[in-house]
Amino acid sequence: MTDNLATATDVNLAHNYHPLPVTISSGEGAWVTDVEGKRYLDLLSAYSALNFGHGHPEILAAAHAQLDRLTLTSRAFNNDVLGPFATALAALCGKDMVLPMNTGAEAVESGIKLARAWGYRVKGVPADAAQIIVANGNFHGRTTTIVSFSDDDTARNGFGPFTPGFVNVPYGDAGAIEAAITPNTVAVLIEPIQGEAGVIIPPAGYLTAVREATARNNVLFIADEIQSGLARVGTTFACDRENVVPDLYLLGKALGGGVMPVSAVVANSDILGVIQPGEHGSTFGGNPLAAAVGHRVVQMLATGEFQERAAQLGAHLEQILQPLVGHGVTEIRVAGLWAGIDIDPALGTGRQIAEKLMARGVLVKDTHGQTIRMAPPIVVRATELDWAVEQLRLVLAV
Ligand code: IF1
Repeated sequence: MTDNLATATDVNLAHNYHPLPVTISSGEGAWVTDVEGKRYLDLLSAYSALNFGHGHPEILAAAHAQLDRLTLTSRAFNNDVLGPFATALAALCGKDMVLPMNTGAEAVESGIKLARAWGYRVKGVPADAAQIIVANGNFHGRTTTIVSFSDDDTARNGFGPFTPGFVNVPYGDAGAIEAAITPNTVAVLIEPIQGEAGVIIPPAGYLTAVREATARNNVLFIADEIQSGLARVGTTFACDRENVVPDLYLLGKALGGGVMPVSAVVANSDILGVIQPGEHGSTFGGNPLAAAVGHRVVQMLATGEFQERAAQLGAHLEQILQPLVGHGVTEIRVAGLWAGIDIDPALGTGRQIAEKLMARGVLVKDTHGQTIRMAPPIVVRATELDWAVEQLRLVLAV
């Protein structure tokens, strides 16, 4: 019987993670089961890729049906599921064009290439002079271009030389963005709420101010909604919290229903139409299986039920977390069903608390030392959140 530490099969795995000592073998809804049959409430949801929970029947049904029909054609040929997926996703976003990719980082890289191409071909920025404004504390993925504009040494150090053309400004300060805009600025790329940084919610009005500043200066507003989007924060997109519509949505994670990587850049054709045949693509981007799964996800989001559920459960989560502030927790930040919880250093690190919660059957992820994040599948029950927060209270009380 394999144990919960690194299993015998892990000896050939690169050490690019430091996972909790648990080996999961199955999952259903908000719960997973390890190789010893112990159950855990999953409060990470694979960083919001499992918004609909493990094994959602509608998503599995769509995947199974497509698996038995057609899984991959490449984009050298058309397939009969990509078009309907693109139409549905564009409608969900209120846009008219979709560029399908696979991982979130690919969507971010595609957004960067698109903004640059738009800058040169539409805005008239001189060749190779495009600038993109990004925020301190950002996390947009792990490719060399993306880590080029990271201010997290762990993500960046040792991977140079770096891609030029990015300007970092403080997060949450729209004035800093406007001050950084030059005639060569083609885009502002931000997370509407910063995930890896610890669920950092910007001041009210920030997104509106960014939208106004970018519109005023003929600069594209690119919203990375890969983690914050698709019902996580109680709305379809985090930008909806301020009724702000970016020029580009970058989507991923939950778009794949927790089944497979599905990502996309969604924008209007006056922007996305800049890309010509042969200029960008991917072997698996827009594959039939991904399109079938993504289409079902979009249909599930179109009803608004998951957004409403996340909003209601999130309000409950905030209400039951609040009493912990001052009792082992120094601060909480909650947006929809997404919480950043800062642990009092006197009681331990985020990792140490995560390990103690794991022993009590609750899985969370620590980030940046003192913070733990809670992002339950939206199918979680309020009573399960009560139980999980009680486990945290007990861990902090000892
Ligand atoms: C890991 C972090 C979260 C993202 C945003 C793009 C991407 C991500 C806002 C890239 C991915 C993942 C990466 C994953 C852990 C997780 C993560 F801790 F790394 F930073 F969520 F906060 N934009 N985030 O959050 O998407 O290429 O991964 O599909 O690297 O361990 P991806």
